[in-house]
Amino acid sequence: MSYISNYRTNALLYIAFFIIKEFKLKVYGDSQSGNCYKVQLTCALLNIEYQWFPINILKDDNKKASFLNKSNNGKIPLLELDDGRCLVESNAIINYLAHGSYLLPNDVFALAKVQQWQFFEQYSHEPYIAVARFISKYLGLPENRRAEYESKHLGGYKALKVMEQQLQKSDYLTGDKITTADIALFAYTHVADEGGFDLSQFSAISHWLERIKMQDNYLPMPLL
Ligand SMILES: N[C@@H](CCC(=O)N[C@@H](CS)C(=O)NCC(=O)O)C(=O)O
Repeated sequence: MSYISNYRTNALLYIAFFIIKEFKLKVYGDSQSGNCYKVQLTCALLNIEYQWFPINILKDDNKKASFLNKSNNGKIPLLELDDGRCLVESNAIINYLAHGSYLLPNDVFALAKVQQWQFFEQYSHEPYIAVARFISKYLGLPENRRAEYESKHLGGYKALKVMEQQLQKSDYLTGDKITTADIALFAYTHVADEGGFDLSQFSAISHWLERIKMQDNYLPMPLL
């Protein structure tokens, strides 16, 4: 009898431990969104466990009070720590998760280089490539957004040329090691074809994409 109750106690403790461990980090997002996938890929490469909360922006999940209470900007991804503190902005999240790991340098200049590429991603890449992909993949390229979709190609190709030139000189964006700069730019570049971009003319980018896919623990973006 006491053997059974000890067994039960141990089993309950194990389950409680497992639940506490599982709930340490919460990520709210949509795994088809490149910004959210950056977080999933960083966690996969670094073996970080988290609980995933799907947010459907087409159904306005991000505009519900329960979500806006965590971040009043209403955007995904959102990381919630076990003490309730929240962090938004994909590149801030991946740098936070990668702190102290091989994905983020300590050296001040090397760290600034990572951030340089991440700011580039947010201002010169994502607003073109991610938006063209959103209009095409999420909205099904409606006629009333076709002109906007096409207008995104000039800026998107300009960003790809900037990346191509760097990747002709180094294996990764900041040098010979993968960093969160590569994760930030990989997310939407590897699915740029879904926004109508032809990557076949960018051989250095194509080799870099393959290099990232070969990383230990690489996690592909889930197919719809
Ligand atoms: N700069 C933000 C952009 C976040 C963002 O725009 N997320 C989109 C999904 S990829 C979103 O939440 N859209 C819903 C909306 O704007 O209402 C980041 O890098 O996290």
